[in-house]
Amino acid sequence: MRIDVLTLFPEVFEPFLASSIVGRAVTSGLVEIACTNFRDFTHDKHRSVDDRPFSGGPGMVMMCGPVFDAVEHVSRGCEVEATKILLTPQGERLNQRIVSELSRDSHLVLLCGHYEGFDERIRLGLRPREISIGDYVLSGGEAAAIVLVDAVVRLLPGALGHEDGAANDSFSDGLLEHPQYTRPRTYRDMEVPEVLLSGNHAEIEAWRRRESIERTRDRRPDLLKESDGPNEHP
Ligand code: 6GU
Repeated sequence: MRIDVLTLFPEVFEPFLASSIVGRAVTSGLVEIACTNFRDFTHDKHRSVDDRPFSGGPGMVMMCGPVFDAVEHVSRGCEVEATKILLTPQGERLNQRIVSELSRDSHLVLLCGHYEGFDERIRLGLRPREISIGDYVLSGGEAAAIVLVDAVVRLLPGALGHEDGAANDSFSDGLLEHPQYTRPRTYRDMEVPEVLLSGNHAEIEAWRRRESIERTRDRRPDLLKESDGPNEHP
């Protein structure tokens, strides 16, 4: 997979792209990630990427020129059309289903906006998929792009370094994950549940499923209602 991140703040991504699961996926060649600065595609001596809105109003608007040129630059020479994603609080709210869809694409181009938003002709001309990471306002799309890259890259086959991959994650089956324990068996008078020490895999599986369902009912009953597959949670 290739991911191009278009942003005014490429330096924000450096430590993230070099660390942990994403860093290892990059090093091992599972994904190639490049950051491109819109400011390298400006046409005036001030290197402007934004301007005041027509007919007034507060704030500044991202201009068409640098955005179209940057997208065309990173798309040049690619046979398959990239999936263009505009990070915006006005987009569809990101969830694991969307992440999973995106993880099957070969080229993602992420557009991170700033200021009051993008000139509407960027939407009309590029027809990007618009994605939000939740119902709150960030000062720019960078933090949202980091969230999206992390969630997508860890689904690439081989990224997690163990066979099961993401199969057991919260949300992968529409449920939150069951509790986990590691050594020691007793810590400050708190014991690891006996069943997990039993070695009985069928019982352990049944316990985990019950815990998953109970945890989802307690914390996120909306997930049980929303279940959009043939899922049954007895
Ligand atoms: Cl993608 N961008 C901004 N600026 N704010 C957000 C967001 C994105 N998602 C939630 N809030």
